[in-house]
Amino acid sequence: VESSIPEHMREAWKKFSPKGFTTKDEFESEAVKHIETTLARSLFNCDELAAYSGTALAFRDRLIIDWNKTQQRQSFADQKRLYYLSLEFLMGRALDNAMLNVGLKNVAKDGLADLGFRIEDIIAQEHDAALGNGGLGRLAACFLDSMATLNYAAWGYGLRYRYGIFKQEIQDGYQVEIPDYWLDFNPWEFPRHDVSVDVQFYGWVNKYTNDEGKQIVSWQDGEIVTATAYDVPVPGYGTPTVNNLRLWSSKASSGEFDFAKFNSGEYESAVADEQRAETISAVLYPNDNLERGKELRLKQQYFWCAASLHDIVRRFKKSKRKWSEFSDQVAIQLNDTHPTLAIVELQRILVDMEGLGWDEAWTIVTSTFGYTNHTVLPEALEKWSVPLIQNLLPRHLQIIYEINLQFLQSVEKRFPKDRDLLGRVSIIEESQPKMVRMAYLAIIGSHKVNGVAELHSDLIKTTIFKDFVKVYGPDKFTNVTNGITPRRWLHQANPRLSELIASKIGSYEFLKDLTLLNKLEPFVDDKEFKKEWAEIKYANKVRLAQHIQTTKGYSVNPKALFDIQVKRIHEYKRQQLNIFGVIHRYMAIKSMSPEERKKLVPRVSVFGGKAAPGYWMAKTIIHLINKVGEVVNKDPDVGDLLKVVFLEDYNVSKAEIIVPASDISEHISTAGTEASGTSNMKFVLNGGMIIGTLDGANIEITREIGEQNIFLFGNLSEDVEDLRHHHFYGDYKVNPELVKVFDCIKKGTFGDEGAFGALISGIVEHGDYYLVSDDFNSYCQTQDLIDEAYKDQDAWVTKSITSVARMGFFTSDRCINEYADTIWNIEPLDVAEEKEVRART
Ligand code: HBZ
Repeated sequence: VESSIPEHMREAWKKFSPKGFTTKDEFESEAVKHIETTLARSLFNCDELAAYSGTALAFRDRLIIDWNKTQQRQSFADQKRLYYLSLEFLMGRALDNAMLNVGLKNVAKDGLADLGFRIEDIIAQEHDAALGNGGLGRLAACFLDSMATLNYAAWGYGLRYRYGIFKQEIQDGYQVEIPDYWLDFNPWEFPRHDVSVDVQFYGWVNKYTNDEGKQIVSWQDGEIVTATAYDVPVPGYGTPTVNNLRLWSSKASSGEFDFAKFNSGEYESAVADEQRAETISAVLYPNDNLERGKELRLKQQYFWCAASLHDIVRRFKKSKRKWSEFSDQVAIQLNDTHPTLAIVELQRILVDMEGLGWDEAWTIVTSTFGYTNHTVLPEALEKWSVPLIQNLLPRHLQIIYEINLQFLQSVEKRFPKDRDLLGRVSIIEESQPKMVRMAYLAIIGSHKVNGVAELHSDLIKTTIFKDFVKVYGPDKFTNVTNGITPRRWLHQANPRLSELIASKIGSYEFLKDLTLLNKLEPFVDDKEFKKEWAEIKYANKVRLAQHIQTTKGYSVNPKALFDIQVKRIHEYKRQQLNIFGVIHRYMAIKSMSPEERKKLVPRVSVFGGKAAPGYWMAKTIIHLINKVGEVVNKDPDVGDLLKVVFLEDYNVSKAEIIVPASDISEHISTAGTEASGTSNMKFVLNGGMIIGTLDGANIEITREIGEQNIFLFGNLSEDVEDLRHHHFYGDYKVNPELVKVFDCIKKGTFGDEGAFGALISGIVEHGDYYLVSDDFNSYCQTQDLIDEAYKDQDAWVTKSITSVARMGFFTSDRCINEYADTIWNIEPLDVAEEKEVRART
């Protein structure tokens, strides 16, 4: 490459290239240098935010040295790379994670103490990187951590939203959304103004035959928006690998056309163009499991897919290989259907720009992509209207039609008598207007399709994608059960537990091989160990109680049973079932004598989670939870026996405080609706029990930890359809205990009874789609069992330890290795040599 330093001058370069700090003094020197020079502050003017900034910049320097080396190593090795395309990366905070991953947290702790700061206060200064909604976005972040830790050459590609998921406030019991502007100071990104891609929108398609008689297709005019790369280093744990997350930011193109506009006096309209361009990457859509077909969302999707694909192709072309080798060098994973246009874009690049034949190109495309489905909910399956795509991406629509035509012809050949089948599997839905079914396009354009837990992967094969199993056979569809990174969700969030585990099994190796946790089982009867285990849980509950005290202004008793449900608010996740159960409990307490009350197990019911701003029913559920809290928490009959807490603005950094503090957490979706769930894994890994339905990964968690260690209830997925049918056509009656709860609400016990009318009538009059009434008895009975079980603390701790010991399967490392072996066909890079060099210096 012509930009590299000539061989004979490299000595000087090597002599001065930075090595990165390793000692406390070196850390302090780096941090102070950054505070005084980069930030222009002094020791008379250094608050916690400045100390955070200096510390973050010092660690950033360290990461980027390893980042550079990793990228060189990976280019040199010239192996196949994986690209993970996700519209969401819910990264949370970076500093604590970086310190732990490079193994220098203690160095920083001592250094910061020297400089007059407590490390926890410094870590807490950081704004979460909240570029995601929930499970899907956090999964992408856990995957990046695992891919780096396992030394895979893997990049993430996403959008650099100016506004992440909104901040949630509760005012008068209602959710209020505040914009999350997070980029004021972000030391974790490197703008790459030299890495940009021009992305085209609108315009028209010109087809003609050139002088040599070749068909030429060109997409002309329209508008150009420039994508600029921002790179975020992703450090692996205990390894020199630092991978890259590349986020694209949109800017008006600086092409001649636009300069002309500025110069010719159209200043205002040129500025307006510029703002319109910047709007593309301005804001994360705050819906989870809902698609609303907005044009700006489609623009985001194409902008990001096009920029990423051109970047990937550019890198491939540098290798001077033949196109037929593309999928030996490149694997691309689609995180849900959001990046499906990448399939169409690669076909367009190969056919229109590189001149390959259609079939040759299509073979390359389909052997490159894999598609992960995250939901069976019909309202979440993406469809885009044909007229919308026609206008925004005219050439892509033609390609989609051509893909569909070829696919349908092949289906017709194999199933000549099945005309209905053609309509059912067509990418185009024959509605008014016609719609493009993105999941079908993703299936047809990929070589593998996977669900995210066993039940879910079975369900997609037997329901929404049934016809594609018929067409392709079952082998195209597979399961990769989700996982979580134990680095963030155990070591970082629960350092004391991590340390205790390490002391028992002899090292921190379990953080890299989570199956080693099984070495804990022999200690389940070790009295001293159990005591420490219980003390750590208690300390974590005290920490959460302090958080509740400072944020909500009231105290909860850390000796009470902490019952926690934190996740996005959604009817299918059934926070309403939980709060109805709480009301049921409240009514029971009210009707008891003081003696009876003495026998009860005190409970703190904690809720947290955001509702999509336009999801009115979810907002009503939040409102009810808050109103119940207002009444219950100040009722003198109740006292410590029941407290109801709604924690505002649930996010990754709050999860790190909440997850280690549960006795019980709730994963109670209607069976068959939650694809996997991942917080269920986090809670169990931190020694909490769970109450759950036979849904998503709860089923596999049960298989691993044992039925005696989980509280299961409710109807099975296979019975849900019949029950729903029965609600409409049978003699459907609402559960009488639930009716009493509704009467209590309707009496105005929790204020304005009208406010909750729709929540109740959805169940009583409109068919109870999520089976709240059907599962209510079983839910309440199981909660009673939990109270009983909690009274025997010794047995409880045994369950807790046993469960943790059996959670090895749920690491995202296992999950990434499965993707690598069965879908991506990639191998980790050997970093032994690098590790050795480092150990010597
Ligand atoms: O993906 C979640 C599933 O609900 C959960 O069961 C699973 O564990 C997790 C990881 O596989 N899905 C989401 O979080 N989905 C979204 O957040 C979403 C966001 C934007 C959309 C659609 C879905 O347009």
